[in-house]
Amino acid sequence: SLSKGKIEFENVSFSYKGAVGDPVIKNFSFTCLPGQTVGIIGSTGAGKSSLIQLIPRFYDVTSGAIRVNDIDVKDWDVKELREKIAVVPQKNILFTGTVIENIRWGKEDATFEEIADASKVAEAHDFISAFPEGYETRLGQGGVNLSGGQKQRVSIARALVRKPEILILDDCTSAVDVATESRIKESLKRYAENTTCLLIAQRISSVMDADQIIVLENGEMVGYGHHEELLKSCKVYQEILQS
Ligand code: DCP
Repeated sequence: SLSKGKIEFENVSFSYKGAVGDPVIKNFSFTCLPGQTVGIIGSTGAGKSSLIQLIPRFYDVTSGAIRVNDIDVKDWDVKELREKIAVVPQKNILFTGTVIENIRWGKEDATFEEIADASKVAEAHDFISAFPEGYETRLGQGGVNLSGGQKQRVSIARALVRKPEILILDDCTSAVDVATESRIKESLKRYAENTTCLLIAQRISSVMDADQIIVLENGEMVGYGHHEELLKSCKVYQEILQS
């Protein structure tokens, strides 16, 4: 349908339970159209992770509404909602087990071909294949210890194999070098052509070719537009570029 992968925030405010002081998200409104890639940038503590966690209802809005595919997330069956959305969290959550078990997690019926395809897009296939036991290599205790960047790439492959309608990457390429990150983004364009992507990042280079970029500061949207527009008009964006 035409609304597949559409996300709308309407006057969303959010405070963590029991927290005092200003809300973490303040009166945030935004529409992300199906298939768009939207970058979210802002300094540490700006509220980026909090914002995206409201979409799969890891937390609920304090006021306002979020709609996915034109339906209020509060009216979705939570399990169905979460099946549409893959979040690659900032801190990866790989477990002790083989590489293939880790990538297949959440999509138990994935074929080897699907797993290898997702891993290629995530730039993980080559280093996995170079292990003597390949995809059967055990991770963690008694097995191989991956580097931070390799763990992030396996986590991305895990999200991709689920073929979500909405893919949320929460600063999950911070330990991946810029050239590899750029190849992942290029491959993603083809692999996830109709997928709505939210891309949280610290570096401007990670979001500069997104369809739209949101600049978040203290829980508020202080800039919105393309890279070129923000360079001209958004002071916070210019500061992030120079930092
Ligand atoms: N916060 C909180 N309780 C949590 C998580 C966060 O009170 N369980 C607070 C800490 C910050 C604010 O919410 O003041 C926003 O935190 P986020 O993690 O959402 O901010 P960012 O994702 O923008 O920060 P970073 O880039 O460091 O991940």
